[in-house]
Amino acid sequence: MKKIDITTNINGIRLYSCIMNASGALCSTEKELSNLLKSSSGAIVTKSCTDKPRKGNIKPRYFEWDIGSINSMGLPNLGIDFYINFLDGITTNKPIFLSISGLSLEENYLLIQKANSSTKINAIEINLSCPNILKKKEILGYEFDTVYNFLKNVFRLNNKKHIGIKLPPYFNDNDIRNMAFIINKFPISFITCINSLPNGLFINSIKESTVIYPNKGFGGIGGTIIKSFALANIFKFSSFLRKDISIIGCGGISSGIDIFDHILCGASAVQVGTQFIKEGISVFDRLKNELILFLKKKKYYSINNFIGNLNKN
Ligand code: RRO
Repeated sequence: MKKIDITTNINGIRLYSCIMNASGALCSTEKELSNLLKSSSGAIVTKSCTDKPRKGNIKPRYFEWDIGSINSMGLPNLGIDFYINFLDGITTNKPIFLSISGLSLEENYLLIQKANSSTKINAIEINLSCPNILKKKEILGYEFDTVYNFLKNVFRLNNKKHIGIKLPPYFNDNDIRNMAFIINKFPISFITCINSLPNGLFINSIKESTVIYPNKGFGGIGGTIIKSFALANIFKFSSFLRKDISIIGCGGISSGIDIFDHILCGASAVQVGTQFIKEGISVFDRLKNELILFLKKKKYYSINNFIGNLNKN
């Protein structure tokens, strides 16, 4: 019996498994990151960080139900110096993705420069899509001109790391074409799509109230219910992006078949958020086993056999 190969390659970064955590899911503290190090995940992504530590929004700020989750965490994190110190002190063969989410463009340049000085970080995932700290501002990924000017400045820096961007979901063809047109102008290594769907609301019918407290109960939606939007974004971006730019799929993964579907639409690797929070660290073993079992049934021996091969009817 041939061994099934679920290793992958994100623009030259080798992962022993195509399954990793999503930024934000149990990856903020030393304990959580140490657990991820010991797990079977193919890479580690850190919680999006700012220059200074942040406590985030008031609790309750996360809630999950059978098919989804809602959050308004408000970017709680221990500050970039903690993440760099922690990462520079570990020994691992897993690639490390540092997620950054500065509160201003200037803060992002500073965070990128700090990340460049680390010895262990392989890639920087710039979060252009946090839905929860806006205060009348638009999500950065929806401001096309700002993204273009931002990326121009980012690639003027002396970057030593792979640079990727995490995008919000887009809901029409033109937005994806326009964003892909911008991305294609830069030496970006990967995009991660999608972040949570902004401005969702989940309510408790018995208590007649919202389930989270910040932002009047509104927050980013994740989990099974967003899978179709993730697949649509991955599939469309893969047709418009330069072929050397890898796509990391994120959104609605809770089974091996969900992973298969993301890859079929064009993802080279996937991130697991809501289901990881629900199930804990063993999710990576379960998903890996389910993916391998499904690939056996399909007679695929490597994910390279079917990346982006969705039939267009
Ligand atoms: O911390 C958050 O509120 C948060 C972030 Br930075 C993000 O990128 N996506 C999300 O759903 N929540």
